[in-house]
Amino acid sequence: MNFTVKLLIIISFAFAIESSYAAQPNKIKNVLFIIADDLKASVLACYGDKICQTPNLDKLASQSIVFDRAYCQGLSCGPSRTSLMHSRYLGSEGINLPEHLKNNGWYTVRVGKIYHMRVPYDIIHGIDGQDIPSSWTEKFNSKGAESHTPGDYACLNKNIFTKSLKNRESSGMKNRMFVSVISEGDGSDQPDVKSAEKTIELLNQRKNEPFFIATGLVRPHYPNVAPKEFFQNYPWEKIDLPELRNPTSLGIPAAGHPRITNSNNSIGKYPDNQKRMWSAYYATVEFMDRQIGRILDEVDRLGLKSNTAIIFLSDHGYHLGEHGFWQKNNLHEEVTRVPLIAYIPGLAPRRINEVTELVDIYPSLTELLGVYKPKTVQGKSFLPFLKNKTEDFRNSALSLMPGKKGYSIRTEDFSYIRYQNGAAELYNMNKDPKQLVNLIQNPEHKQTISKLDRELNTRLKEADLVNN
Ligand SMILES: [Ca+2]
Repeated sequence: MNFTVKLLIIISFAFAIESSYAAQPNKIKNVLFIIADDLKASVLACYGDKICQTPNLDKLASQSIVFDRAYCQGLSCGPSRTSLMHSRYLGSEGINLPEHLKNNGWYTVRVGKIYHMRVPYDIIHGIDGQDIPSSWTEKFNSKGAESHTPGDYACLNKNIFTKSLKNRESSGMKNRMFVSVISEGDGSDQPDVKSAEKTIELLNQRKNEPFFIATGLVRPHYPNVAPKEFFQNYPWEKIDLPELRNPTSLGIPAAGHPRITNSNNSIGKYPDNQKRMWSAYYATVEFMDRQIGRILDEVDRLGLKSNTAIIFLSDHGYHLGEHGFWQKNNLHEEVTRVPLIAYIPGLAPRRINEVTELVDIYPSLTELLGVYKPKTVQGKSFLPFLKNKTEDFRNSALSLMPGKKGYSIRTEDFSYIRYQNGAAELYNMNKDPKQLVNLIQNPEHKQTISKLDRELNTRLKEADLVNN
């Protein structure tokens, strides 16, 4: 072989490498995917909260792309996780992200809750829940006693406080979402601590091969269990409750009320216990953050920061008495807005104001890793946008109530919600971020409403959803 031929081979080989890695700053080969459960964006300091202490997520945020307006599509664990893992607005058509990566040579592993698991039932029994086993090379469950953890137990809507292990509200019981436990232990018995330890072990074992490590932490999902040191930072007496006004007087139609409210549940009778709910939620957020810190320290220690993308998100947010509402399955901002933090080696940290959807994670990661995007993927990669190309990103985020009972569209300025029965809500999110004034009847907003209504119809059509 003469020199020219050799050179041509080398050059064409170099071009092939270049094109297959074109989308990969620093040749990123690994993904550490961490998902929290029922974590609303607004309680994190990196999203503006002044009370909750999340130093590890704040540090990650300072090194990452932080999406200020990221929204979930499903409004509870099952639908949201199915949606984001398949990049489908509804349902599970096509191949999910980890299985797709596995088929393309990645080691994929689940630690804890990635697809739907019932918390606390599946955690107490250490079982898979509604896992999709074909997604993974390996999978690990992190068992925990949940409500049955020794310590100061409270069932806050029943105003019960006891150390007794008898008669605790647990799996399938109707007051389980109001349970907190100030654990007597050091936390090592808790599922998220076990998940962090397993993740650290896997990082060490798999550091030299392309990996997709998915770690699902179950806090701050109820029961809010954490060691005492985490509760000490949030004395309930000092908690200010959200502005409480009757949802009907705020103009929120009945279709927009969640299953549990201050008016239909005894939690409404105990304002001090509502404060304790906040205290317990904050404590478990900080406890969860501590586990993330342990995992991220190991990523640093192993020198994986140069070739590993780190994605942190939550499946959906949570109501803690805002509008008198509790829990999830609701189209208001506290539920639809989620944290989304993407550490991408080679991309400078910045904050993104444009709207993003959780379905966008899948195509962004396939692009980042240089793997083809399956045809069934409905989300849009945010990578071209992050690289400052002039391409459009998103004008709106779509969220879906179960059973097609309602949809919402979130733009940079407005939240528009439309229910199956014709009721609707409109909020100016820049002037009224807490959604206290429903503008739907305001004649000044007639044009905005018809524009958003058209946008919603377009989005539903694009997402192959029947327009109700
Ligand atoms: Ca959840």
